[in-house]
Amino acid sequence: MVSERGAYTYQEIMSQGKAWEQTLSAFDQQRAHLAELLSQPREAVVFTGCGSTYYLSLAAAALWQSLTGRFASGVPASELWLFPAAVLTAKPSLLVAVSRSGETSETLRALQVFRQRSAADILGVTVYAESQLAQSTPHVLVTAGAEEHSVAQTRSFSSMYVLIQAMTAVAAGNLPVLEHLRQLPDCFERLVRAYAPLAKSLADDLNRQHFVFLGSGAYYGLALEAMLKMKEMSLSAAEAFHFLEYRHGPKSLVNEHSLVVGLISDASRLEEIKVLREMRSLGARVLALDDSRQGLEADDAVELASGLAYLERGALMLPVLQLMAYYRSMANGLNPDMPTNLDAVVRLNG
Ligand code: F1P
Repeated sequence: MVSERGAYTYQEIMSQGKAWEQTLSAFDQQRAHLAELLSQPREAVVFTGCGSTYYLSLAAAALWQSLTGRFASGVPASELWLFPAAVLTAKPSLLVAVSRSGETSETLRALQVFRQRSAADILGVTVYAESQLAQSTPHVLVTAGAEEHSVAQTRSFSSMYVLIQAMTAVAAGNLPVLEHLRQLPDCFERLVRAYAPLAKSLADDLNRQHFVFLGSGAYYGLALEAMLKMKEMSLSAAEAFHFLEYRHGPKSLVNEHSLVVGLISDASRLEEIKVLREMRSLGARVLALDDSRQGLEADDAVELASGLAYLERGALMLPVLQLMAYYRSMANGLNPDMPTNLDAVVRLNG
């Protein structure tokens, strides 16, 4: 059956709340098998993936280190495969391999290299329980309701992120965080109802052709993912940086064709608002996403209104930005279900 242009992507974006709810229920079922794995203190945890799931690994490492107080890093699977000495500490204590498909060659090869160098535990995080990743790792966490037809990850990414948030809360012994995550599905429904029109109006403003996504701490990986959606779906010029890093050169590209999107955190909110103020003075249109619009200086604001903490509400940063990428793709006459040059899974020969 040939679907209408963009139909899969739209349905996958708009069903994220349901996928998060199903994933958190699935986590409750899977948690018992991981109790022993997650209860051990870990000195150095490595998260790895490719493309979207590398960006997810960056977000996951910042989350893990912030909640557990122990070192964590996020690395591209290709770097772990080809430059293990550069990315693995002497004694890694856990490798978390993240892959929607569970079939990406670089991720599977990174696992092989890791096994050759360390006897440490390995945990797979994936959407597909029958995948090579799921079948080859001793421990695995699988999302529910996050399967996708589209190439660009949307509900799969955010569901794996919520799953890792839940796992990290348990590893940190912080069960209130796990309970707070159960509010995310309702927050999602309210958010897309309120802000889908804004996402479309920003996408339809074809005067804006240069997209910049800024995020710091646990939101940097999410800013990279938002950038990749805009690039994959709409073939637009899109960049992502740590918030204050943007001043150190890359801002030279800002002009009246720029849309700068700020994923505002709690700790550095005032400094982040100053960056957005400066970008507006350079001609950019500014969109800010935060739990409260209070004090924001932006042309447009997305108020998450979750009441959740910075480390709990990260998934809510994505849906409006995914919709903006979808609507820009449609405005460009493209099919977001089938991004140019891309395959859903990168399989290497030889
Ligand atoms: C990783 C990935 C995606 C990208 C594209 C190609 O896939 O690079 O991040 O968007 O779909 O594959 P996976 O290992 O997460 O399945």
